[in-house]
Amino acid sequence: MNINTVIDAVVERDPTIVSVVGAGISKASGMPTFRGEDGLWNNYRAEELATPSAFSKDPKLVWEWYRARMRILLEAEPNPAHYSLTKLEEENISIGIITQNVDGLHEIAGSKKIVEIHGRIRYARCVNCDNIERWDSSTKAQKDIALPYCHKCEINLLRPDVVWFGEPLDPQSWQQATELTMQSNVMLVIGTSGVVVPVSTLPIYAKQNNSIVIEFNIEQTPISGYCDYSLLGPCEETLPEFTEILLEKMK
Ligand code: BV8
Repeated sequence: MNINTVIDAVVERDPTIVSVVGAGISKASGMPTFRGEDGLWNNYRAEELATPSAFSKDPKLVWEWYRARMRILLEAEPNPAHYSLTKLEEENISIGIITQNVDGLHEIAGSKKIVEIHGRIRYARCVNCDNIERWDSSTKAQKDIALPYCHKCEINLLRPDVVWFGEPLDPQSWQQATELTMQSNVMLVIGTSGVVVPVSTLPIYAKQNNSIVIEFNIEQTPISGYCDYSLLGPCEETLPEFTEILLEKMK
């Protein structure tokens, strides 16, 4: 697909862009994806880790998996793909990022309008009281112990502040995500395998809303069929190129 053809169609729309983002955007930042060749899930099945039953059965194993991810994340920086979305927001073309990623790299890249639809790994919440606390390097003690306990009630375990399989999404976040989808006329689907619902249904809503849907991935996915265009290649290259040409043409 010729990127200029795609961009001409977008410019014609006087675009209001929303992005639906997955682990592929953070690959170039050193974060392994979930289902790729070096995916996080390869050594385990998702049910062994990112579910409430896994946590109640073996909280130490689940926390070890999150600590392993945090050790990588603390070395990670946003990459040009993250910064491209920040640029689109600064130019008032992007109205929001709906991210399945829990790594917090969009915020570090300077984006403000972010819906962390699957939660955030840098925070932990008490399994019982309403306490939510930072869990990453700023509270070193918590980050390095096998079973972190709530600093408030001091009785119960902390758990990662994320959405596990079988858990409902935060209703407010889901409402924000669907509203952004309806308010936009262009959706960028970036670095996601499109297998996790309900997020993977958003491009369908976008199509029903007559939006232009553009996929940025290194391969075809189950979502490709709903996309008007697929820009194949590493998004840390294709998204900055798309953004630069789009902004040039919209001057
Ligand atoms: C819910 C936790 C209802 C945080 C995650 C059977 C059939 C269908 C659905 C289900 C089913 N059984 C259960 C379900 C529902 C389930 C689901 O969808 N399961 C799937 C696996 C079948 N969904 C849920 O449970 C959701 N909740 O439905 O609740 C409910 C209602 C009321 C009451 C109770 C319940 C909750 C889903 C959230 C799960 N939590 N993570 C964490 O620890 O991270 S999901 C996990 O997968 C991550 O959040 C991740 O972001 C997400 C999606 O993965 P991707 O981001 O797409 O990553 P992936 O590795 O898969 O793909 C990477 C892509 O990047 C690839 O396409 C690759 O080609 C591409 N790529 C790689 N490099 C690059 C690149 N692209 C561009 N450039 C590159 N350089």
